[in-house]
Amino acid sequence: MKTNDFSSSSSSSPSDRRIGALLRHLTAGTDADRVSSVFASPTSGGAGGSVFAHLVQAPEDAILGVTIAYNKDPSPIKLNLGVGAYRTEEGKPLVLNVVRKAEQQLINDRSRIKEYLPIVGLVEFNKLSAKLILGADSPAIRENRVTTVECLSGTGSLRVGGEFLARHYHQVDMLSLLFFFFQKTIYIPQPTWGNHPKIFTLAGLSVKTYRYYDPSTRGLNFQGLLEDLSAAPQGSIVLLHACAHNPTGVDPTLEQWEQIRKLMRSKGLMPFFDSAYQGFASGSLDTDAKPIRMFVADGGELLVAQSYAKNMGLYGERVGALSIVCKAADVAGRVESQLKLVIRPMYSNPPIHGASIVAVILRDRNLFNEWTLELKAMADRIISMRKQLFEALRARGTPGDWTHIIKQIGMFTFTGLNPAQVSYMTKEYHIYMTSDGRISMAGLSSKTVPHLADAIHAVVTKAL
Ligand code: PLA
Repeated sequence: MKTNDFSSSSSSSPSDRRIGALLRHLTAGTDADRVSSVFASPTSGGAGGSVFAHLVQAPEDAILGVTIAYNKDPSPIKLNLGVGAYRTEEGKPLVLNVVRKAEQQLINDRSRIKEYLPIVGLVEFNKLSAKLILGADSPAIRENRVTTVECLSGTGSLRVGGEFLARHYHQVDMLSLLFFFFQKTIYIPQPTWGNHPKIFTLAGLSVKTYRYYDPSTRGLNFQGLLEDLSAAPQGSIVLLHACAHNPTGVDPTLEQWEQIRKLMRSKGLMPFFDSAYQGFASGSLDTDAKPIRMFVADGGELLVAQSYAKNMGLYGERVGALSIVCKAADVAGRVESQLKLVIRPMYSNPPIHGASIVAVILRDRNLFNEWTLELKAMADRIISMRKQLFEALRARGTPGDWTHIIKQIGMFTFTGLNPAQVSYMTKEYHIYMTSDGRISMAGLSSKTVPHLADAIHAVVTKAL
């Protein structure tokens, strides 16, 4: 088989001819055919070795890989508490009624088309998303100081925001002025969602951590957090979980948020909020957005990545938004123009369907109200799972203090179980969870609580 014949064909394109000339130059005085076969063999058919043969098998993702292992387990009692995905009392995924209604509306509307969206996505969705997270009466929205772009769920919003910051954010301390081309630093909590460090490193930021969780109290290490943020260089970026911190389920109180805000503003630290669970922590969309609104109220700048995966159950539709609150409307306009330059070479423009569902629900008062009720029901079911698990452990006399199960909020309980205990529970009880001991409370039901409680009781009474 002859491939890569760039050498002489009169019908070849200018670029083929350039490559041909290069090849002739490289192979001058050698057997051109032999050399071209060396170039050709790896990608041609036949017995040649693969150019990818050196690759090692990559490990599965620490969270999504749990589902892969779960799917392979034939046991009828298996239980997946790995990924944060809501399940009903029957253990089934849930499509919200209000989402079904919105989809029906979209299907009935024959005027709808499938053209590309603009680079920034569905403009109505963007406006409504900013209102949802910042509040309908937000001064920043009123003053046109917010730019919002539709992105691929929370992950995509974080990634676009990260790349934007890597390109355009200037830390204002003297050191960074001197080393202008040095990477900007983002501080993420320790621990945090496992994808955060990867997203921001690949976006071009340097990633450091600040203390957040105290394993001895299973609560917030507030002192450590304040010390680390005080020691961060002026102007650093700080990633904050807006509510329902993942994986710990531990959030600062509003008083503590106020202290964090004051400290960050006094040091010119740039807040980047990750809001993946609005409405899931307390059951109220407004309550869960309070920390963000506190930072907006002081007139300063910030970024916020929103996800509709959990609160609207739109996981696979990949719907989210990145908002950047600026100090002035003209700045926000220029920020948006630069965001478009980040997005265009990444995926050109975002998908239309999920954002349309969200827009239908957010624009209609009745659908919106219906959504808040369904959201509250999901949050309440998770809270009731916390109580049931806590009671089940108490009833078994399981050693240890398990009050953190009812104190923590959001989708997850950070149990304190170690990797050996987790792997024992998976092996012996077919219960799947991440190795850091995080369990998705949303994956539990009244029927499966006793099984989980049995497993926890067994591992903590065994010396593992
Ligand atoms: N930010 C945080 C804090 C998250 O926990 C998640 C999802 C996201 C962003 C991204 O969500 P999205 O891109 O789907 O909108 N975390 C999940 C799923 C629920 C995952 O790991 O992808 C989790 O199980 O931790």
